[in-house]
Amino acid sequence: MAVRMSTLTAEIEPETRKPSTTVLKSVCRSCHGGCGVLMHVQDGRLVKVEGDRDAPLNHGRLCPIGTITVDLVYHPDRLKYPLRREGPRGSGQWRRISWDEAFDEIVDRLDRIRTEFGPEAIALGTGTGRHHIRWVSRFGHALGTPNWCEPGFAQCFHPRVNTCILTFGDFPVSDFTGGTPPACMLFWGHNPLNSGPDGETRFNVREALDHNPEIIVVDPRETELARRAAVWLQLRPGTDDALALALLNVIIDEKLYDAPFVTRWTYGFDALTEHVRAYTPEWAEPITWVPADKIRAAARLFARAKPAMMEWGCAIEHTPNCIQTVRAISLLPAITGNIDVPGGWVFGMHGIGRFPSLIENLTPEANAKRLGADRFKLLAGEGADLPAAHIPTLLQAMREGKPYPVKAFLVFGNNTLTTYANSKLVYDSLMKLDFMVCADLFMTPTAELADIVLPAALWPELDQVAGLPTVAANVVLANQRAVRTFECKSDEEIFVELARRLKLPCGTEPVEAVLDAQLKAGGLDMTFAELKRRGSVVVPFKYRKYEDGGFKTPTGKLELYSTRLKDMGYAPLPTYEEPPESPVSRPDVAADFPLVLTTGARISNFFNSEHRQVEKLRKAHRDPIAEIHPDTAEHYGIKNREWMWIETRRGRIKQRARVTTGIDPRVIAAQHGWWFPEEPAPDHGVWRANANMLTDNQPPYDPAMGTYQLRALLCRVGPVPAD
Ligand SMILES: Nc1nc2c(c(=O)[nH]1)N[C@H]1C(S)=C(S)[C@@H](COP(=O)(O)OP(=O)(O)OC[C@H]3O[C@@H](n4cnc5c(=O)[nH]c(N)nc54)[C@H](O)[C@@H]3O)O[C@H]1N2
Ligand SMILES: Nc1nc2c(c(=O)[nH]1)N[C@H]1C(S)=C(S)[C@@H](COP(=O)(O)OP(=O)(O)OC[C@H]3O[C@@H](n4cnc5c(=O)[nH]c(N)nc54)[C@H](O)[C@@H]3O)O[C@H]1N2
Ligand code: SF4
Ligand SMILES: [Mo]
Repeated sequence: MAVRMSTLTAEIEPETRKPSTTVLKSVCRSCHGGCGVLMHVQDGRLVKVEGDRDAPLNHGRLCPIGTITVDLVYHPDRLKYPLRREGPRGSGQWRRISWDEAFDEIVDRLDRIRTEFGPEAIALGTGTGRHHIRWVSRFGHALGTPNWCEPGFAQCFHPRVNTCILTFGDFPVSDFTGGTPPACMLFWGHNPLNSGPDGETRFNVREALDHNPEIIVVDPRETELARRAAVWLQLRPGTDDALALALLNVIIDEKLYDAPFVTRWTYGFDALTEHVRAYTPEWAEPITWVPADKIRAAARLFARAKPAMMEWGCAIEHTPNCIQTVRAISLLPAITGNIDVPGGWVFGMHGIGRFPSLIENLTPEANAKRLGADRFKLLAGEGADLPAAHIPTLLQAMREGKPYPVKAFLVFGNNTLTTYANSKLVYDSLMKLDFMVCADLFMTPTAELADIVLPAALWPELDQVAGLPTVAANVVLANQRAVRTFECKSDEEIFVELARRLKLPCGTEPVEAVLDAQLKAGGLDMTFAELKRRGSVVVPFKYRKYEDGGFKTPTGKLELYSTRLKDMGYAPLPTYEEPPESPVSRPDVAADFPLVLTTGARISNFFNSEHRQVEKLRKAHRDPIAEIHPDTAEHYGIKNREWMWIETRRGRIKQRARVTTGIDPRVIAAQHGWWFPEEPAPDHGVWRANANMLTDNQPPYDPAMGTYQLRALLCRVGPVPAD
């Protein structure tokens, strides 16, 4: 593949400023994004990290998290050495051990478990979008276990990826770097000004907004974007599917779609037309709480503005009708002629090749044993881009030994007690394990439950490649090691060492050999060493790639009617389902828990459960905050900035009230990810304010993806007495 070296990312040799200062180009990996950075190293110590003005995705800017990188690297509470548990599981007593002792014990325990129960009794866990996420599944596949998982897989991003691969044959992202500003931007359950990068970077979004596009926002909360929007659709949480169907209804009924594109390039338009006929705005209004005239206004605006971008987020993936919701929303840019056009929704250039996941090392029998594979084909089976285990089924296997026992859990970068739904049940499951390993940057409440804790390296301490936006990989950046701290090792190095010591048939190559192979597979004619020197590569862009051979779907067309979903036994046209715990579906529960709860809107200063120990970030955001309308607050005697309790059928927590008219009186929005590193071990306050004490991981699940309920649940609230 021909590559253009971005003029913005001209090569710089490590530059010498002071006699002992070296400046290295790299990429921040503290979130899903790819902000280019310059790392200043003095006498083996990282002294400064600044935004790289030549970097293609951030042009020198950094978010609050990026700016505190040095504080994070040298934080006094970083895990520094491997630790071994001394007392009973979860008692918080630890002894320092050497890496050799740690590896020996892990190898010995894993060998015994795989001999006695089979490799599938060993499960692996990781966190979202990490540099090493694919290495976790790679190690699992080399070990012969199909059971690896990540709390976002069924709930975040992958429902969008897997669904789009079925519909479009590829994953579309907004065209922020092509130079054509959008005339309209639709933000659906996504607030990228806070959440930073997912398929984009927040800085790209700001740049696009500078061109004053028409803005449409679908969000139950009045965000900064909602305040700027021409149309803000303030829906009832969890009713996105109904709203999207009504928008499709208007666009088709009023013939606002792009007829030439639809005729030439889509499959199933007549079936879709027939299917959405009943889903009028008047049908949707009582379900979604959005007035019918606003739905019409949004549909007309989105369909008429050209080009239009859509930015969507994880809010649409936190309910059990996740796949159909994603499908319905994805068809809006599809029928309005915004696919793979400048300033629209484009397919990526795939500058890095497929990661060598080693899944071919699993026999068909081993693949079939993946927990959830028999039911959730888009998560764990044939419809998944990279199959992963179903978390509630995995936890059940830990607790009850059914359908077979899971005895060991190796966690590489996930604070399981805070980010999986239903934290109490998660705790009960982990306490049943025979063996648990946790590799992390800090001693989290989850790591406190392990047998062995390993000190992981942070991104300035390791080598990796990043292709961004995720999946599309139009820009390829090198993440390079600047320093080493204490005895920390990168997750990648740990996997290679474990694979060698376990004498696995594959997965034993050095990290750099895998990075080289990935660059080669993407068609970039360079090694990792060369990419490090250059910092980043921008792959030249092409539009309307489907004109050259069609869409990569079974029909060669954009499948409004999904033949593959049909073949797998799922609905081929998008459907609406009432959330399972709502005032409509469960009036009996609503009698005691009358308010609708949403959780997890992102905070600029923290990434999921992270960064609470960094004082520079924490001082601006000391406590967890829940949003509540003034009328509701008054009704329940809750005062602004004071503590309120929030309770569901699963549990009760406390957060501080933010009383705001920017939320519907019937809705409460709680933050997620909270624990208190400053509070005593082993709990570190994890039971007090953690939103996942409230959420549910019991059925029903999305039939294709196994998605559980993180939002759109029923709750009640009250004031916490001052003492
Ligand atoms: N700083 C920072 N950046 C992050 C993260 C972080 O924790 N901190 N997390 C990362 C992760 S894992 C992800 S997935 C992304 C997530 O980032 P986003 O996709 O932006 O997700 P959220 O911020 O959780 O929610 C976005 C908006 O959805 C709204 N919302 C809530 N419920 C509903 C609903 O039922 N329907 C609709 N339409 N909207 C709803 C919320 O009010 C919120 O404003 O951000 C990533 N980036
Ligand atoms: N209620 C509710 N729950 C949610 C969500 C919500 O909106 N509401 N969002 C969901 C979503 S979208 C997602 S993606 C998940 C996110 O869930 P996760 O991505 O699993 O996030 P965390 O649990 O915060 O785990 C990250 C852990 O990794 C550690 N870490 C950071 N870097 C490294 C590294 O390089 N190596 C290692 N070994 N460790 C590292 C951090 O210290 C931290 O303890 O949460 C989900 N949970
Ligand atoms: S937006 Fe993400 S990649 Fe950019 S500086 Fe912040 S944490 Fe780092
Ligand atoms: Mo996520």
